[in-house]
Amino acid sequence: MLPRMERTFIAIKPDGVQRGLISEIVSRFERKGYKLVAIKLVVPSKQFAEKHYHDLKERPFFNGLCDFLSSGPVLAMVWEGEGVIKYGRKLIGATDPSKSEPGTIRGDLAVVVGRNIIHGSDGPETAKDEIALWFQPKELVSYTSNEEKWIY
Ligand code: RTP
Repeated sequence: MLPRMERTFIAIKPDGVQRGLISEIVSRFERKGYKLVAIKLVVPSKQFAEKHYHDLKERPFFNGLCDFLSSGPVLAMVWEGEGVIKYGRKLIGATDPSKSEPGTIRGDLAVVVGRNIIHGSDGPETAKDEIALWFQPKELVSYTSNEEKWIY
């Protein structure tokens, strides 16, 4: 991985998977020019969901949020690219889809905050922790794509 590259954890939550939005969401990251380096479909346990959202454990919606994340398949991914952590959040849009801009994933495809279809790491430390929580190192695939010389 080149030094200027970074990696972020992106997950399509159970609502996004059930609504058939996987290809739509994956294609937005692909078309932007980011590189997929890990992907798997998992049903997280409630305990695992609580680990993922540990920062939010004091919030009133924590229990419902963890029940929801563990209610069905989640598509867990790692995307690589220059500035992907911050710009990935831009592609995703504001947490509450009623405030997300049109053109963003949540702005275009979701309506309420409790069903906002996607998660993305909010900074370099979180990205590192979340990638380590969801993936084993051997599940991350390093490769050169032919397109890279046309993107960078
Ligand atoms: P995420 O972690 O899922 O990418 O979302 P985020 O950073 O944009 O938002 P965060 O504040 O970390 O909240 C995590 C998730 O909790 C749910 N939520 N529900 N008022 C509510 O009912 C409420 N507020 C937040 C959302 O699913 C949000 O994505």
